[in-house]
Amino acid sequence: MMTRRTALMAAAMAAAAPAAISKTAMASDESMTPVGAKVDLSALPRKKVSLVAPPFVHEHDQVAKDPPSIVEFEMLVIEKEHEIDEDGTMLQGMTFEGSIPGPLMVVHEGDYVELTLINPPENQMQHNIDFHSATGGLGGGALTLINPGEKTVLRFKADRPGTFVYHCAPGGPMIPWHVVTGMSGAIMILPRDGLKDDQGKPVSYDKVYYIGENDFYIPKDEKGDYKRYEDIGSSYGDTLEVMNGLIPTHVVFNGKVGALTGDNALKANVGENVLIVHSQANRDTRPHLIGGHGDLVWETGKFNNPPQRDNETWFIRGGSAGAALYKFRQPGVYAYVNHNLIEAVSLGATAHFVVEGEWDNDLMAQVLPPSPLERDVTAIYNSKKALP
Ligand SMILES: [Cu+2]
Repeated sequence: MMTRRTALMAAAMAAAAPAAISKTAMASDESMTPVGAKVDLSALPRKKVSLVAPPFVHEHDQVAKDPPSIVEFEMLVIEKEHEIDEDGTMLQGMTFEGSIPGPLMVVHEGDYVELTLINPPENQMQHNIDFHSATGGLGGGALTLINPGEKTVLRFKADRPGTFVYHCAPGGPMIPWHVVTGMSGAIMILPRDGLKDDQGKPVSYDKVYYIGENDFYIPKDEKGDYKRYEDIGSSYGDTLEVMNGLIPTHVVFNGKVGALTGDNALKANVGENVLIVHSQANRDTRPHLIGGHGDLVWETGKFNNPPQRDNETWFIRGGSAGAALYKFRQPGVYAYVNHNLIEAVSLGATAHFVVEGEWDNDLMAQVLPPSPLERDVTAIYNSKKALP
C-alpha cells in the first residue's frame, strides 16, 4: 500500500533526482570523497563540539590556540510542531537539532568540519545539508541526502573565513519548503588570528549572539484562522500555495514572535563588545539596532573583506549571514529590528537587548522633560498649515 509517507518520499526523490548523486555512485570506503585521491588527515588533531541552541553559541576561542583540526559535530534532524506567535499559531516545522534556526557552528579557517547528520526513523522526510561555506557537491547536499533511519558523515575544509548559511536542500519544491519551515542555520569560520577592524587591527567580542530570521507561510481556513496540521506531510500542499504567493504571514527572529523579547531579551553591559550574527536563508532583510549602531559590520559576513564602520542599518541578502560588532555605550532596552517596520512590528521581526550600566549624559540628555507649552504658536501653525 502507498502510504502518505512513501508517497511524499517518492515525490521528494523524484524532485531531487536531477541534482543528487545516486547511492551507487556515492559508494566508497572513503564516504567523504566519492571520486578522487584519498586525503590522509590522520595526523590532524580531532575535537568534538557540542552545539547549543540559539541565540547562544558554543564555547570557542576567538584566536585559534590549536593547529588546524578536524572539528566533529553531530546534528539530528527533528521534524516538529512549533508555536510561532503569542496567539498559539502552530507551524509544522523541520529543524536541525530541534531549534529554529539550527545552532551556530564555530571553527577556524583551515579546520575541517566533520558533521554527522542523523535523520531519526520517527521523521517522515528525506533531508540533507548544503553548507554555503563548503566547496563542491552542492555544498555537501549531494553527499548527505538521507532517509528517515539513516545517518551520514560529511567532511569539508573551512577554507574561507566568514559567517555562512547552511540549510536543507533535498531537491525541487522540497528545498524552499524545508528552508521556510525551519531548516537553516549558520556557521562562523573565524580567521585563525581572530577578527580585524577596517584598519587591520585585532578586535574581539565579549559576547556573541546568533539571530536567525525566518519568513513563515501559514495557511488559513475559510474563516481566516490559521490552520493546524497533524504532521509535517499533511501541511505540505496548503503551505506550498501560500509560499508561492511570496507574502509571509510571519517574519520572526529565532522561530517565534517574542523569542528574543521580554524574559528572553538578549543581555549586555555598557562597555561590552557584542557580536551579532544574523542569517536569513530565504529572503532579504535589513537589521537595525534602535538607539545604537554597527561599529563594525561585515555586511556579507566575509571576514577577508574589511568591515564597514558606523552603519545605521545593514543589509543581509537572502541566503547569507552577516556579522555586526557593537560596543554598548548607554543602558536601557534596545530594539533590534528588521527595518522593514511592518515586518518588525506587525509580523514579528523584533528582538530586545537589555543593557545595564551607567547613563552617559554627554551622549544624550533630556534637557527638558515633556512640559506644558507656554507660548502661543497658533499664528505660526496656521501660516505653515496654509496651502501653498
Ligand atoms: Cu530537510
